[in-house]
Amino acid sequence: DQITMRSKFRGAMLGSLMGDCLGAPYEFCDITPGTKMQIQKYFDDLGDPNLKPQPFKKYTDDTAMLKSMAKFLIDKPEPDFNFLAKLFVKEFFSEPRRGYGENVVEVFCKLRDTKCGDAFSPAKTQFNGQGSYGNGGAMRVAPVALFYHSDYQKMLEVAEKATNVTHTHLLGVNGALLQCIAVQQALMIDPKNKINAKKFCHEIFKKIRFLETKGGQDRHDVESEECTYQLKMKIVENFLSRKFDDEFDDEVIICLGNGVSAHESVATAIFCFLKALDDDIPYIKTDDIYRRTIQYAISLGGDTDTIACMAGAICGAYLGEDALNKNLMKHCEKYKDIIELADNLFDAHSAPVNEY
Ligand code: F2R
Ligand code: MG
Ligand code: MG
Ligand code: MG
Repeated sequence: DQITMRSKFRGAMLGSLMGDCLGAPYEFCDITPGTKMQIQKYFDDLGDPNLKPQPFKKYTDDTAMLKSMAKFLIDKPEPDFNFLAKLFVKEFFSEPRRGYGENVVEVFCKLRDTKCGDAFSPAKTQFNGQGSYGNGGAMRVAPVALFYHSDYQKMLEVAEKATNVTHTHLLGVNGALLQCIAVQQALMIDPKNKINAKKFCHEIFKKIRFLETKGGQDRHDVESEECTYQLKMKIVENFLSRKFDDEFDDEVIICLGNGVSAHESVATAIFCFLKALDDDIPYIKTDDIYRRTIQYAISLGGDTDTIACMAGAICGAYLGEDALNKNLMKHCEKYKDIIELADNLFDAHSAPVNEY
């Protein structure tokens, strides 16, 4: 259904923006039980229809790069990664103070100095040739999941290469693929149907295991980086069958993480979405599934803008635009531009290319 899909594109893009904007004020703040109550009040206050959206909650690097990802897909019929590199560079040098990762800036400088002639070279030299495993690939990948949702292999191929412009470490790349898979899977579910969280989680587990083992047999060296995300998804599944108690959040943070590394944040974002489908987080009081998702992500602390952005993209892709709270939305910088971008992405994806 065309209308539903258009709404889901908007939902994923806005869901991502709102997680970023609303999560940014709490990035790496100390979180105590008191802070969790403050965050509840922060959302209650922002949800008041009479509160003027001044000043806006500003978006950060997460959304700046997401915008470039969408333009990259919209403007050319086939992916052109040098063009993507140019968009990143242009965006970064026009607004460098958006809270970018500490090391990714080196990539932008090298890309600019080489006029983006080889999109893939600068990133390979990061961290003495290891490449970055920051969550910067994952935080911006949602447009790829939307655009290629009906061509799974192409989606993975484009997601990997688009990540490689800044991130080449296996964990950075597989983290972006994990997020991409989660968004695509959420997009394909009718929001009228309630999600079976464990089943959803297990589907992702099977897909990421297939990628990590390159379609081969189960590996036994499960400690290796090549098995990181299948292990994380098993942990997510286990947490989903536990009741919430006083230790719950601390254990989630220890086992799944809340950091700037992809392996300490992407599975956490997926977990936030799935956990928030049920209303059993005692300090979160709202009937709104989307709000519950990002409020929970923010309440876990650490890299709040990015984890809320990723969880928000997944949740928005599932629920669509209409389920997102308009009062919260209007506080987010440039939300109208994001709606337009989502529509352009939708129109470009459904435009008949090379059909005749
Ligand atoms: N940068 C921020 N927020 C400020 C960070 C706060 C600070 N850490 C604190 O504790 O207060 N937010 C934005 O950055 C994240 C996305 O980063 P991205 O794009 O992946 O950048 P980068 O620089 O490539 O990686 C980020 C950090 O990850 C660590 N790292 C990555 N690869 C590594 C490797 N191979 N070896 C060692 N460390 C590695 C480094 O610390 C990088 O600086 C998002 O949160 C976004 O919102
Ligand atoms: Mg950010
Ligand atoms: Mg509750
Ligand atoms: Mg962040």
